[in-house]
Amino acid sequence: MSGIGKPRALRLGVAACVAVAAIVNVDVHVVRAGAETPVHSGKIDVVRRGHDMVKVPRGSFRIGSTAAQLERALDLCAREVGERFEELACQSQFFEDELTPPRPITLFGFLMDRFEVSVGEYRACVAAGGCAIDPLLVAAPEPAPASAIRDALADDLPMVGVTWYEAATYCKRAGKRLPTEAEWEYAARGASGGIWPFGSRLYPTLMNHGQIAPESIAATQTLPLFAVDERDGQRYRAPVGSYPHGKSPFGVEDLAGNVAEWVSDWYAADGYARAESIAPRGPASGVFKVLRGGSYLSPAYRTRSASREGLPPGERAAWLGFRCVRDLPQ
Ligand SMILES: [Ca+2]
Ligand SMILES: [Ca+2]
Repeated sequence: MSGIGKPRALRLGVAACVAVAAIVNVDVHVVRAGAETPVHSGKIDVVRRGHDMVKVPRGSFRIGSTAAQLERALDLCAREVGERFEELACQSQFFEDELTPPRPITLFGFLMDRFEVSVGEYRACVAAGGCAIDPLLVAAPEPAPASAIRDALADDLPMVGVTWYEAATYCKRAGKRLPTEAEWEYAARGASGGIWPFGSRLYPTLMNHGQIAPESIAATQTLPLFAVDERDGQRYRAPVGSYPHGKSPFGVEDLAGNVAEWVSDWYAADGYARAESIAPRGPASGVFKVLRGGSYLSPAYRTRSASREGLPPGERAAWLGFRCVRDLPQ
């Protein structure tokens, strides 16, 4: 049993089941905020904003990571994972599915939900008869003690525990669809291709992330495990829109962390090599659907906007949600 290692689809699933770890003081050795840029104080600004969408205009960008960005990702992985697990967890082959294809990708303009779909929004779809009630019944438990579960279905938290099919149905009922993998990444990085939505320098308090579990917990494991990290102000899910200063160049929020997000594509490790250069939609079939952005259980190197993960589309997880997009008239 491991928290990290191919297939990536296993990583987060395992992490979720072991992430009952208490808050611990593990130094993740990340780059700290510099004085020249405004830094989120760590205080969480909870604002309930409703259903708005953000325009992502037509444009071109380089999806994925360059060789230099992969090296940087490996370095960050090594710093966060630590000496004990670096050799096992931070192998370049685990990151090579991010390698940038030779040509830029062009996308048509679209609107994207500013926030992850919330519990309240999903509940309204169920009440209207458009969505399955199952996620509201089975999704509640966080990997958390009972005292933390009470508010698991609060309206302003991101909806979790949805299968890919249920997420796709919600979007369809809302007159929308799940974003493609390329759309999600473009919305997160913009044309300039930052490592995180807020740029290429890591500011750990601009997102709700996790960390590598402490040595004491991982001591009996052969690979590191993921745990929550409260130093960003949130132990588990944060209400959607709690990190406005971490928004993307287009103004989309919570694309790094909080809950990971289903996108429409099937996962293929070599998918970029075969991708169309205009509005790619991924492989025609597969075993795993792609998820993006990492969650409140993910160390920072897994919240990078180019990081790719996958799960079978029928899976549910307490750290996995979604958001929707709508095409703009061409
Ligand atoms: Ca956190
Ligand atoms: Ca997210």
